[in-house]
Amino acid sequence: MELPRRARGDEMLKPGELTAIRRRLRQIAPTHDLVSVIACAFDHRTRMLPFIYADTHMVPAGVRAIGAAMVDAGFAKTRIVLQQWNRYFRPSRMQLDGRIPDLFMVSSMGLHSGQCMAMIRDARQIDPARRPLIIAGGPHAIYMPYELFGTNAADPNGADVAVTGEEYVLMNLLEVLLSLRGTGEPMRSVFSRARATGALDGIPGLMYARGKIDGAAEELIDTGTQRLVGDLDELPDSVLGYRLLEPPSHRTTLASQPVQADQTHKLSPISSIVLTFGCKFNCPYCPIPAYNQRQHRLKSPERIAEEMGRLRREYGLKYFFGADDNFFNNKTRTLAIVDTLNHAEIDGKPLRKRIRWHTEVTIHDTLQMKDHLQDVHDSGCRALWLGVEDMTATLVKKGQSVNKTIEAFTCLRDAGICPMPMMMHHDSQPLYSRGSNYGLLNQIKLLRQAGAASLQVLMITPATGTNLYDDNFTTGQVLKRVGGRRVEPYMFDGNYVVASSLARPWRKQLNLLVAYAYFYNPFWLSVLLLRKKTGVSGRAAGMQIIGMLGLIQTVRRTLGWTLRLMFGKIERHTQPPASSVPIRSSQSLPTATACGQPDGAYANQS
Ligand code: B12
Ligand code: SF4
Repeated sequence: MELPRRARGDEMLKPGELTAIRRRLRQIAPTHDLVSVIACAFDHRTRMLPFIYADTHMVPAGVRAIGAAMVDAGFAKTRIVLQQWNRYFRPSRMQLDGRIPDLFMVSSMGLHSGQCMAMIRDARQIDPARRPLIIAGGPHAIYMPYELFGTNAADPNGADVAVTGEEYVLMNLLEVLLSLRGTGEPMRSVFSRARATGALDGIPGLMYARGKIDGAAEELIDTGTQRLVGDLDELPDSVLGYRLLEPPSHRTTLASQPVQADQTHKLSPISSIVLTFGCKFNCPYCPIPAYNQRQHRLKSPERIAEEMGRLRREYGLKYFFGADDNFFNNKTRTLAIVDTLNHAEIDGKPLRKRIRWHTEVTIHDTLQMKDHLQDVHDSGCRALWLGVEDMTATLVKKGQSVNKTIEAFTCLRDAGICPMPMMMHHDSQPLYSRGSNYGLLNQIKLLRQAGAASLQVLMITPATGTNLYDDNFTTGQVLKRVGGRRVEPYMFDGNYVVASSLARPWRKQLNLLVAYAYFYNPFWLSVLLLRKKTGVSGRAAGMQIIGMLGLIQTVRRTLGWTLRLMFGKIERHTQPPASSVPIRSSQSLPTATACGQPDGAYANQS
């Protein structure tokens, strides 16, 4: 199911609402000396093509944004811990500023949810009287918040609350909790009182549990879909998040100091940066338009140039990756950003010469921009990732065709921008087709001829937050267990064939490997090195080296699964995942005085 749409006209926060809550929190922060740790869940078993470098060399923007919001609100005692860099971190052993934190927050994508739950379980080992309030957030909390709670009496460990939205929701939650907090009162105790009195029910974008204290959740309360911030200039300064990073280590505990500013670019040479959110298309397998309530959200060109300039100056960060869904979505706004980047200066020198930026766009909008691609290049852009999916548009039709894709790639290449295709393999696509462009290898050949510098081929996999998701399960496409091995969340990354209508889908798994081997190999590396050098061919040669190393890792990780698909017994799901306890809308709850009974127990015992 897609995320529910809010009533028309009520999708967004009022202009200035985020700025105002930031100001209000800053006023009350000095009386609440909060210490917080924000962990980013990461399952190292997902390390393979096509994300093998970006996954650990780009600090995720989500945890940085939450950290920045905390610092901006006046809670500077905050640390961000990335499991990417600190895989042995144990929340049960964390101390910051000599204290067990008041808040333990954890951010997770769906595929890292196994690690996310392991961290939550570990945090719940802390003595209940001193345990921090556990807040879960990020894409997994947005799409499947019910999975973050302990609903099983044998394993009742879960988050206290899931934030199913962005910065504003967290700030709204903090404002309500701090308004109820007695001097020095544990945040978990305040939370229990707030829950019992219904104080959380007016905060859209939360899910919390009801049940016995520290026991399994008996019921989940959903406060509804968040309101989104429309003007991204209202977001706290993202630069603040880089001050909070825990240095990489093999320790279970936290270091006394965060990563020093001058070391940041060595650990995270690429900086993800929020520029725009949303996309005008409506591909059935993609949750992005519904998440954004069909809105396009933007940061001003001036703020973008200023943020890039500050990140370059203060942290030495030179390479940026836009967290855009479709950066070219609105031509006028795109041109305004490009123009500003082309004229901005940093320390008296053109910014465009000191930064390189990259992001995601669509074929359709690239063609709309074809007369301006040179300007885009000149503003510092060197590579764009494009959702090619299946060039023949058999899988999905969003205005692309073989000719249009080739034209878009050629225009980009001629402008000195590397086109980076993102393809989707599916049941009906053969590895090779004679006399047509339908086959996977046929399409890769065309893309390479048109200048593709890298390759991403993922098997189409059910994505939460889409209308297709439930059908994939009820029609028996989603695999549950193969050769006795359970399909785990980390396998939903498109690299494992975990959904297919074919009786023996091992061929699909092999096709992915053959496709990568066809694109990344010593022969093509030599061709690129021997050919007349262009900016694009030099970068493509670099990608070949990363690709070949990544391919070794991909084979190592997925070959066993291929064999299971070949010889093992395949068991399939018949129902989509669902909460095992009832989920109730906060709108349907009786008033606090009428239902105070069960939650009263929490208040007394916390
Ligand atoms: C950049 C990106 C990547 C980069 C990530 C690199 C990095 N280290 O940052 C790369 C290219 C490696 C990548 C890979 C993949 N990605 Co990706 N990616 C994105 C993208 C485009 C931007 C992410 C971002 O920076 N967003 C900006 C930040 C500010 O937003 P955010 O992370 O959502 O955080 C906000 C809220 O979620 C919330 N929040 C976040 N954490 C927390 C924590 C707390 C406590 C609280 C209160 C709130 C909170 O507040 C934040 C501020 O608003 C998103 C789509 C999007 N537009 O968000 C997809 C997205 C995150 N990717 C997704 C997926 C599925 C993948 C892949 C599995 C590939 C695939 N099959 O599509 C792989 C996984 C690789 C791996 N091993 O982890 C999905 C995740 C869906 C899900 N349910 O988990 C997304 C959401 C796209 C989608 N389909 O909707 N991705
Ligand atoms: S074009 Fe891309 S971002 Fe837009 S709806 Fe389709 S898949 Fe999602």
